[in-house]
Amino acid sequence: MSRLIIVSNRVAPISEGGPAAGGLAVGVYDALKETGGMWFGWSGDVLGSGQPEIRLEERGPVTFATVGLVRRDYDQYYRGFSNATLWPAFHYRPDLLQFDRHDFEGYCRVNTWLAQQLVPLLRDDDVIWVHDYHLIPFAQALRTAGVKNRIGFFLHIPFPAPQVLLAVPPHRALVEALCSFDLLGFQTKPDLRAFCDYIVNEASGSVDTSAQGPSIVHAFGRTLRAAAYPIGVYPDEIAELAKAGEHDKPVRTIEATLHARKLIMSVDRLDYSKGLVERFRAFERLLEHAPAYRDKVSFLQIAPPTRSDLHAYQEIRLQLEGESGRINGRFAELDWTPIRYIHRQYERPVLAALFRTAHVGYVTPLRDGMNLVAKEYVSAQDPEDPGVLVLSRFAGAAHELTGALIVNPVDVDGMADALGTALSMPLAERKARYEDMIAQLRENNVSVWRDNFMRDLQQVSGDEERVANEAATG
Ligand code: ADQ
Repeated sequence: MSRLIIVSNRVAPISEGGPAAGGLAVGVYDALKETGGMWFGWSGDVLGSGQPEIRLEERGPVTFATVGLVRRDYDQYYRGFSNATLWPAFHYRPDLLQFDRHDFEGYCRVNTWLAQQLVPLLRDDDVIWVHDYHLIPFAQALRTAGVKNRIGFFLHIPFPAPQVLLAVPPHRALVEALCSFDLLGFQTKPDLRAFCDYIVNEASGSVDTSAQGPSIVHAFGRTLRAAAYPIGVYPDEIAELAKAGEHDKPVRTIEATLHARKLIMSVDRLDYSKGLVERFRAFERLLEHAPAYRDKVSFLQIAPPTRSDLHAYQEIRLQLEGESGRINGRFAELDWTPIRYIHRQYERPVLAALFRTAHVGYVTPLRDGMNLVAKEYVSAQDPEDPGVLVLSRFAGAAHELTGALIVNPVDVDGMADALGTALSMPLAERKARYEDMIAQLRENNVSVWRDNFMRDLQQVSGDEERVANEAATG
């Protein structure tokens, strides 16, 4: 079996069975342990001076290979082009997009440099799987360095419609770079369609969807495959964690302070793509229009700040602090705080147990590649008394979790109505919706996601087109 090489911007800090590891990290790590291999990427360190050196750490059959970044590279590659240009554009926020040509040069330079660090560690039959928007030019850089291995790419965030992507000045260079991979994976079919739309209408390429399996894309003198692989979770493990934590302190604390009130719960990274302001206002609208819920329900929002060195993230933080203060000021009583807004990170078992306590999972991003929180919330429910998921139609998860109450995340009144429906839903309907969703989560768990992608990437090997591609790239 070929060795697997995972490349991602950050290498997940895995401690076996550890509480901090998310579904993705665990799912990918399982594959690495099976085939043996390496996880390569940025260590998270930013160096003030000196030349970063690669650090190798063996854990059983898996090698972790990490490198630091110098300050200028961090600013241009990570903070600049990845998070101030690509992130907003790919989340349909061209109004927040900042573009600096030097940042794009830095982004390409760091991709080339990272690829050069990896090349000496590669063997001929390694299969390489690259993750996410930070590393779009990575295969192109490897090809330039003479690497002929199979290379796949999975995009964790949405792929925008061409009219939005065109707002990113080097859009063509980015799509051309994507075509250096052998297999492209997207979260949903609409993401795949947006990519194919660009290929056909902006890059004079073609897409063949006639065969079973991935679409065949011809563009920029190359042939590659592309398909949707919705990422999953391990629902049964989450359910076990949730059940095990049912009587632990965090759950007892929240239950004691709720005094039998119902709980609406959200967990997100603090990001403008998550629709937090509209979500707060919809909760306010519920209290305004349905006074019977006042003092009968609390909303817990857990949102640890991320990317705090970017202006747009400082803005959203300030705005939310203002909104939660205003809404609490308007409705709070001596013994009831309507919104509990918490900035800290929690361990996975604690989150799972809290999800199980919550009557409503309130997940309303403006755009989201998938949104694992929606899947984790459903997984954590008690099958005999499940809560209700209120879910944005613009989360990738909405394509699978059709048993949720699907909402438009800018429609404050519509979301307030959905919260009311969720809070008063009879047990039989809650159970039917839960059973529909948990069956889907079991059928497409994170192993299935990974195995489907790996199967299609392995199959690329014998293709005639691939041989032609190699000849074309010399
Ligand atoms: P994210 O934007 O980070 O991921 P999401 O899918 O919700 O969004 O994953 C967040 C993960 O972090 C979840 O596992 C969640 O439990 C955990 N988490 C969030 N807040 C936490 C807290 N306070 N404490 C502890 N854990 C917390 C990107 C894309 C998504 C896509 C994923 C995976 O933006 O659309 O679903 O990758 O592909």
